[in-house]
Amino acid sequence: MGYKVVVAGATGNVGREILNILAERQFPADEVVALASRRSIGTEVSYGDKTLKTKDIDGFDFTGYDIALFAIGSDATKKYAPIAASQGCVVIDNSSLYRYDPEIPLVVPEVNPEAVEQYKNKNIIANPNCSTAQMVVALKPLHDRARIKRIVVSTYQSVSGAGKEAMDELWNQTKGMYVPGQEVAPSKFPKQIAFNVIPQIDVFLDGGETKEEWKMTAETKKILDPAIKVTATCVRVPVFVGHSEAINVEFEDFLDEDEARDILREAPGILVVDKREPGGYITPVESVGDYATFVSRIRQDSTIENGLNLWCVSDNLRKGAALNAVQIAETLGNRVLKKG
Ligand code: 11C
Repeated sequence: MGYKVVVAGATGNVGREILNILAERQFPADEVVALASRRSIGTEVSYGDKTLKTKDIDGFDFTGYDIALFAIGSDATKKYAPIAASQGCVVIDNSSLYRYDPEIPLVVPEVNPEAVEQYKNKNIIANPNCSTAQMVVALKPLHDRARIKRIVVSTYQSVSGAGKEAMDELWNQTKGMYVPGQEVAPSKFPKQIAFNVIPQIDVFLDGGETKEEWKMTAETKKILDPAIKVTATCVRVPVFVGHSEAINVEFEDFLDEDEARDILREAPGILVVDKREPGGYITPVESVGDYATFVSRIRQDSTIENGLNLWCVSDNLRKGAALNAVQIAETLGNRVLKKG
């Protein structure tokens, strides 16, 4: 007997990818139900070679369902996740609502799979922010070898992280640049995104960092190691899908760049693409549709005693969201629920 699965937010960027990935990875589901908000009820979404019609999340009875993958944003999650959890269904939530609750596990299966077992506290497991997920996958095997003291990261984040309307804004604004009278003013983004970069993702917090930057620090500490110091600058770039990160790491012990490359080649979820020649590295367009966290440009930082630089790229809708959520469901299944 397999699992009864709910996908909430099935018409969004991440919800659609969750359905694709459940089908691609042949998640052992006996039944998959697609839920959406009232205005999208009846919308057809693909699940492998099947088409599902979305049902109303409002009033849905989660009783008898094993796992609900939520991709509906924090406000709706606040309303519906406690209902699902109290009806005995384990919620795997993509929003940031529960990530920083000490009773709720925040899981990246390549890094802290054992944490899923804490799901019992509230019947909820949190999925991290996309920019954190790929970074901790890349850094976990290096931390195990040489203990990371400090991370300095600059991100180059695609517009799909901000949703479908943000993707439309980049598309329409780019086209509008060439057609007099059809210029598109910034709406989802605080400044022009076409042919530009914007050093702001999410709101500003006291102290000057943005919430996206704060999330990278708080989530890395919770998933990987609370002792690690993280400072981030998060930047939106005119790329549709695929987040990139330039990561500088300071370790307690010396780690040679060749050894780091060998360690990363063996690590789960990582593909190393690192030839020191033109094009011998990964770019975001090449990561689209892939499961991997790609690592390139691995090199010593000779300005500090034990430093490395690397370039990390991943499909933010997959490892950064939908894939990680499905991997959490698989981990929960294999370690705890044991159906299928
Ligand atoms: C972005 N990382 O690229 C954000 C989106 O906390 O799940 C993900 C927000 C989150 O805009």
